[in-house]
Amino acid sequence: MDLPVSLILALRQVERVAVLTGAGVSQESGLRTFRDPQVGLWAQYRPEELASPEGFARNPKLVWDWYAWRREAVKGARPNPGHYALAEMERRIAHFTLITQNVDGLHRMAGSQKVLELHGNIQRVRCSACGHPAETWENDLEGVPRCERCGGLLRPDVVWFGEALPRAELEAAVEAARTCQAFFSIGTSGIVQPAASLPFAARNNGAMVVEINLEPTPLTGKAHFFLQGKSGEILPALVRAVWPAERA
Ligand code: BV8
Ligand code: ZN
Repeated sequence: MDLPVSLILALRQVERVAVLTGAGVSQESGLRTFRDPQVGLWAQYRPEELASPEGFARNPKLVWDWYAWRREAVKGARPNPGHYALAEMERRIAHFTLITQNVDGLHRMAGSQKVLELHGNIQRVRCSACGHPAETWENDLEGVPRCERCGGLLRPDVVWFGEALPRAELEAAVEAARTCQAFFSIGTSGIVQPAASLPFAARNNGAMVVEINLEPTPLTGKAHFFLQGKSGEILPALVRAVWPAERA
């Protein structure tokens, strides 16, 4: 795709960049996004019903199984060129903060160092009662494993709807949005708060806002650049254009 020259030139000058990613960045790694029609058993449930304390209290086995199924899918997934391009951008830009809503851990696997996981990480499991982290677990009779320390039900270490985001990560993300010169919103429908407010905070601080997404979102009208398409294709092309391989 032909990238705007003004964007390419601007990115060679900036020193402080923040990026917010969503499920769309992992779509080309084979992981379903939230707005894809979920497969099979999950078709009849809205993610908000499964990713909430109420949903877990109502049917712990259903919720535990949904996350076990997603954990297996994540185990089989590998970063795609979009993840690697973001890791390359971090190496090229003096102050680079990657804020992700994704719980799949693929950014770190691709080599990104400074990653703020606003919504936790599906590979981590903890006790829903005492918070004790669990490395391994046995499925007990009704199929939801229990904490070795207090017997409470184990749960994925992710942030559910209605739950507070981790304070340190959220504060660092807000700080990055407030101080960056350029903010990228990539592969997210921009619906879930408070993550969805970050690009607007950046816009208010005078940052250049770039959206990379398959479809328009509530942010598109406010973005300085909207690059419509697949992040796994656009990001590598952008990195190549901004930092052409050093002449041999
Ligand atoms: C909180 C972890 C308070 C779990 C997730 C009414 C109005 C406003 C807000 C609210 C409201 N009612 C409730 C709220 C608050 C609520 C909220 O925002 N609800 C929404 C539904 C309106 N937020 C919360 O509850 C948050 N907590 O507010 O707490 C509080 C404060 C103090 C003390 C106590 C409580 C917690 C929200 C976190 C929820 N957890 N994930 C899990 O993964 O199971 S959310 C989950 O869905 C993701 O993490 C992500 O954040 C979110 C949306 O997903 P996206 O990443 O955007 O993915 P999506 O599928 O939507 O879009 C993908 C996009 O990519 C699409 O646009 C697509 O076109 C594009 N795409 C696809 N393929 C590609 C692509 N783009 C490029 N390339 C491709 N290849
Ligand atoms: Zn416990």
